[in-house]
Amino acid sequence: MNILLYNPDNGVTHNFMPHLWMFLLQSLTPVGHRVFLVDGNAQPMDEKELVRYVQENHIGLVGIGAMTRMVARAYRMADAVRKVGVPVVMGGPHVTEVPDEPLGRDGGPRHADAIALGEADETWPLIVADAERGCLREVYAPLDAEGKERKPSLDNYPEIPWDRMDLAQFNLIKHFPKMARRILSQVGMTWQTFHLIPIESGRGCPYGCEFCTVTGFFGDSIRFRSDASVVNELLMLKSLEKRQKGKIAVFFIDDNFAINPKRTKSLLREIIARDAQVPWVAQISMNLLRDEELVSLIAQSGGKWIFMGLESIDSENLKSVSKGFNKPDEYASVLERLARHGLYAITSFIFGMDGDVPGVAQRTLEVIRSWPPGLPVFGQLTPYPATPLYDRLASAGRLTRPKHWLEFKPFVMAYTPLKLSIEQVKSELDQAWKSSYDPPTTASAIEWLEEKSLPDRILHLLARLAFRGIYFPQMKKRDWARVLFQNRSPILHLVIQALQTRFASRSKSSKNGRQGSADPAPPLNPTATRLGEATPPA
Ligand code: B12
Ligand code: SF4
Repeated sequence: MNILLYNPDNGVTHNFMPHLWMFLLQSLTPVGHRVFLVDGNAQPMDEKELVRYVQENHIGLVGIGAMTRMVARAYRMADAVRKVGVPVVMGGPHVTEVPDEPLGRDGGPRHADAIALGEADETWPLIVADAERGCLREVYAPLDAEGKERKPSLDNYPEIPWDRMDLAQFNLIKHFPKMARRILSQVGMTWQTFHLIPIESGRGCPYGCEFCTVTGFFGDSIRFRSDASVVNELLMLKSLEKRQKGKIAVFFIDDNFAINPKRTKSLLREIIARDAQVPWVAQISMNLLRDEELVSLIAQSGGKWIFMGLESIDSENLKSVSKGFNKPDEYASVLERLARHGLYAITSFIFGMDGDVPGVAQRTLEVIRSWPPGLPVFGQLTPYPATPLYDRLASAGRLTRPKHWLEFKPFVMAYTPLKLSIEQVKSELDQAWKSSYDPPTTASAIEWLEEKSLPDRILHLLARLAFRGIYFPQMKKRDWARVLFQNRSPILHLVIQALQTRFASRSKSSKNGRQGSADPAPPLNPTATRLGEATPPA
């Protein structure tokens, strides 16, 4: 049977990383079936195009996965596919949280023939077998012999054959502006490809923050893959990188990569011992980063960026969402520790908590400015279904849009916080994003990093320019051209330094080759390129 796994596009960014669930289910598909993958962020399709794809490839089963945010789009695509008689199975966090919705048991329309609840590692082969026999059940749940929910062990986690998969659609170099590619090649980063690959080393987080679906979904039973299997995957990626003459970075998508510090250290030591370092990013809660040894191992094993859910600079706010283990007084010291080891932070903040008052953006920005430069991201507190937050707000009658996902509006709250209006939260978010990614802030971040290596600074600049795209529409070439123009000051600064490096290394090699024949090119003065501040955004 031909099977299509489809992930709808998020409408915000291009593909920056493959969705792991598709590749994992593909690896877990019993032999004898052909699996097609379509990620809407890489291959945008409307309903008609998807249906045409399904028909042309004689697809017998379509599997759709989606987060809450994209589920309305996922339903529209599922409806179109079912209309032409091809069965649809849906899975992932959202349908697990509101199973009646996709099955039309809540009074709304039906969108799926079957749903897979929770982790589908063990149920997927059954679904495929039933679909082939034409007898799909409505609900597949991972249950043990006594009918209790069973969390799959990760002992036999499959090897995902990244080296045999077609990753062309996830090549990020394609999206780099030409100028960025030229600068990168000037400093020896002559990559043909650049991929960010998701790796899962473990599942589960027991912390139970009120707004988070993870503790409910993966359970508080934490499970890990063996160190050896993770390291083998890294080594496979390293050899793929060599073959492609490209660069691969890894996103450890575990919810809390250091949830068991002893195990994390053991994995990091194994990475170092087997020379399996690739640049990596991971999510780690700030309370676990007080550990100097852990941070040092992170740096030695290739760690570059750490995503931290700091959420708020106000302890009372944090307590109100069961995240009191975050200590705002310690944020600065944790971030400075990371910076000392050459690590940078993606710091995530949530506005609209009940303790927030007007001016929350300004206060948060002032604190952020006192830290080493990082990539702050801002969002509103969102009640995802089946979270304790959703239940608390629903029972207090505070949800203004109880099914906010069916009428998705970016950066708009689904309930009214106690001390701010919904519009005020939106304008606080607007201020935070504008101020964090305006050209002078970007220029001063690059200046702060003057002591770091040129490739590090170039990547930091590219990351900043890309991250602003989470808030500011930046999908078109025209948008990018404007951003590059606005940020021309740090860009030119880095270009000149890259040229200097190139001239210096060329003249060194020509001196070595033809003793004393050529004078080195006169050094360019990088400060001479500071052509005044960039103009404010148009
Ligand atoms: C990686 C990740 C991202 C990436 C996504 C890009 C990418 N290419 O992966 C990034 C960093 C961009 C991201 C962003 C966001 N994310 Co996110 N993210 C994750 C994370 C950490 C890992 C996802 C993953 O790969 N898991 C491993 C795979 C194997 O698990 P899985 O996807 O759940 O799949 C299993 C099952 O669900 C099931 N399954 C899944 N799909 C399907 C489909 C079929 C047909 C079947 C049969 C089974 C099935 O089978 C799989 C194997 O068991 C999860 C948390 C987590 N641990 O899952 C949060 C998570 C998915 N994210 C979440 C959220 C809220 C967001 C944001 C909205 C946050 C924000 N405020 O901005 C944004 C949305 C961005 C956007 N515009 O799309 C929530 C989603 C909650 C929900 N109900 O939707 C999660 C669960 C985390 C949380 N804190 O609650 N995220
Ligand atoms: S620490 Fe992170 S993953 Fe764990 S429950 Fe809290 S928000 Fe979710």
